[in-house]
Amino acid sequence: ERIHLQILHRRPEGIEALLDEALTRRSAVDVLNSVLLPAMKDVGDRFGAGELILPFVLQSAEVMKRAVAHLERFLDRVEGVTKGKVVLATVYGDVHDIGKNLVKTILANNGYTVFDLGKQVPVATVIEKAVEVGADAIGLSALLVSTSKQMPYCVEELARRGLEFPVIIGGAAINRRFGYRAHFLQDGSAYPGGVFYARDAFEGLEIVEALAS
Ligand code: B1M
Repeated sequence: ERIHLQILHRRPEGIEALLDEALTRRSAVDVLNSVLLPAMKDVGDRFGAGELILPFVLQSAEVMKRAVAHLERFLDRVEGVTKGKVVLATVYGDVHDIGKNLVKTILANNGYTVFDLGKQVPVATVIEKAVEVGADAIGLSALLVSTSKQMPYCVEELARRGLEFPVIIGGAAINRRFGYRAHFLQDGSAYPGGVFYARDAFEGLEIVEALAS
C-alpha cells in the first residue's frame, strides 16, 4: 500500500527501501504484478476520470520507472547463449514506453537478445532493423487508440515487402480481437508470419518461447 501511494503521489524518495522490504516477503514478479502495475493503473484511471493532470501522470510514471529499474536485478535471469532475437519498439506517434521497457526486461532476463528501438518508431525503421539482425520476432507496443493503427500498417508493409516476421503486439489500446483482425491483410488473406496479441509482458514471453521452440 505504501508503494502504491508513493507512485500515486509522485514520491520517488525511499521507493527502493520499500521495495526491498516487500521483497523480503514476496517475489519480484509478484511485487511487479500485484503492486506496481495496479498502482500505475490507478494513476491512469484517475487521469481518465479527470482527477489528475498530465504532469502528475508523468511524475508518477517516473517513480514507476525507478521502481521497475530497482526490481530488474531481482527478476530471474537466464544466462548463456541467446535463445532468439526480438526487435522491440513503441509505435510511431506514441511516447508510452513503460510497458515496452517491461517487456524488454522480461525477455532479456529470459535469454533473448532484444533490440530496443525506443518510442515513436516509424514502421520502416522497425522492419529495416528486423531484416538487419535477422529477428525471430518483432514486438510492438501502442497505448493510444490512434497509434495502434501503426500495428496493422506494419503487418501490411511486411507483407508488401514479402517478409514473414512474426509480430507480437501489446499495450493498453488493444485487445485480443484487435490482434485477430490485425492478422488479416487488406486483400483478406492472412499474414503468413502471424500476429500475436500479448495481454502482458509475461504472455509476451510465452509467445516468444512458443515461436522459438
Ligand atoms: Co498517457 N494515456 N497519454 N501518458 N497514459 C493512457 C494510455 C490513457 C489510457 C490514459 C487515460 O485517458 N485513461 C490515454 C489513452 C486513451 C486512448 O487512446 N484510448 C492516454 C493519453 C490520452 C495520453 C495523451 C494523449 C495525453 C495528452 O497529451 N492529452 C499523451 C499521449 C502522448 C503520445 O504518446 N503522443 C499521453 C502521455 C502520457 C505520459 C507521457 C504523461 C505518460 C507516459 C510516460 C512513459 O511511458 N514514459 C503517460 C502514462 C503514464 C499513461 C498511463 C497512465 C499509464 C501507462 C503505463 O505506463 N501503464 C495510461 C493509462 C493506462 O494505461 N491505464 C495512459 C503501465 C504499463 C506497464 O502498462 O503499457 O499497458 P502497459 O503495458 C503492459 C501491457 O499492455 C503489456 O505488458 C505490460 C505489462 O506487463 N504490453 C505488451 C505493452 N506493450 C507490450 C508489447 C508486447 C507485449 C506486451 O509485445 C511486444
